[in-house]
Amino acid sequence: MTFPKNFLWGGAVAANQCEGAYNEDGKGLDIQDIMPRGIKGAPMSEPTEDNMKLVGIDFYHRYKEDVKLFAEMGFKVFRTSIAWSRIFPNGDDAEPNEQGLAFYDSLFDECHKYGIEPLVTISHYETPLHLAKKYDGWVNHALIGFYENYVRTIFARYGSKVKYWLTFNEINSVLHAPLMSGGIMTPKEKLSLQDLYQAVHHELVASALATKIAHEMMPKAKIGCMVLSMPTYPLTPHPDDLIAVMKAEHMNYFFGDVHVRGEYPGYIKRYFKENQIELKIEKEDEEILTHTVDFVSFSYYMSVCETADLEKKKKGEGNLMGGIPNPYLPSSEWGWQIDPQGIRYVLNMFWDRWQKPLFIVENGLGAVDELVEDGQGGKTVHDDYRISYLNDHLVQVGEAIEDGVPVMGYTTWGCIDLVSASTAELKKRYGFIYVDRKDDGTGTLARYKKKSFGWYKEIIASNGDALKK
Ligand code: BGP
Repeated sequence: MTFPKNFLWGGAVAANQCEGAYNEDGKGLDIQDIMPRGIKGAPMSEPTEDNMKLVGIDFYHRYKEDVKLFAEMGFKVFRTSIAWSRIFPNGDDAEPNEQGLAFYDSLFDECHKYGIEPLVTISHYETPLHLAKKYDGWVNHALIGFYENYVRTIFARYGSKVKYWLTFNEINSVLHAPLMSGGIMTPKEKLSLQDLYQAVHHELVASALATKIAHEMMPKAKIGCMVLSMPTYPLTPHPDDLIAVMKAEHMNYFFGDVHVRGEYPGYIKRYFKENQIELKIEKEDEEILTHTVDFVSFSYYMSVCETADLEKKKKGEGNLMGGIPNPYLPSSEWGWQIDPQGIRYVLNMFWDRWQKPLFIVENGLGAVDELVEDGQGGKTVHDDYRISYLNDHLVQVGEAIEDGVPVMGYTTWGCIDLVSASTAELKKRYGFIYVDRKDDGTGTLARYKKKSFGWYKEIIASNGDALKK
């Protein structure tokens, strides 16, 4: 396989899904602290004990042990997010919280100790709760200023330690999960399209502003957008289905198009017009949007089908986005369809469209794992299903590289078990490292290497040559 020499192999997590310590060292609450059921449930008025994220996998206290394990696998890069409310507990505070800043200093130093580059998501479903409650999150223009303060603070502090930045995790997911993704408290069914797209506009401007500021403050850094990719296939060859696919894909491409081209595309203007959406665009917004990203990063878990036939348009169980199941594909235990070729397809489509380097920052299999004796006095998980999932996807990444697509790197999602975003469970495990914690809150939090741990180590050491075609 022809993975480039400097290919960034690694793994990814998000602060809210692993750190725990939800109210320690001056951290304020964020929206995750009141979402014990993930996007599947209604928010609570305050944190409740059944919320797995309050403790997470206790990464906040155990990161040294975990980074050491990542280094043992040979990680070149480690993607995590900064929890905004550790830095600005309310989001609109005048001064940052020094203890929060010190934590990430120490985490990034720990990565560098082993030659691991941190890849930092600035906002990964972690809007400070106060901003959600007081301003209705990104619906309010004021959020741009608070985000700007936050990015200036973290760029100034970590500019010499972090080369790779992402502005918003899965920025397009706000259309489907307005609270989780956009900190919008107005319930989805009451949220008008006008307010939803106004929030989108504010996030796009904030993202371009972060890009502009990053280029000014850290000329050597690379900053990218991050989109949830979901290649959409026509359910039948009927031309109506193809047009339905085109429209569905436009709603996703729109976010990347603005980040890469620096302006709103025609098809979205038409959509706004036909849906009586009139964005309030400030004078400076158009100039800010022209500051375009250095690379495009994305998550890839599955593809979906689309049709114009309303009868058939029954909902599948997909990621945040739903979609119609593909009759040719198997599914995970959570109903996410498994389609390794989709990642080759998406890499080619994104490259053809944007001509920007691409970074796969999430891909992986959420599964129920069984911890068993390893025969040497320890414990392990025989996760051959995870190995074959990752192998098959990486083979297709190799194919895309052969197709001529510049791929910067690959970080598997949940390189260590963590709490799921969509359902807030721990039993949906993604890691190479098993964490002894169950959804009833029991467990020692001890770490165990799964079989996939050794497998990934070999893949990285061979720069992909050990993959099985
Ligand atoms: C993406 C999110 C991640 C992550 C992943 C897996 O949408 O960016 O935060 O959680 O999906 O989803 P889940 O945790 O629901 O299995």
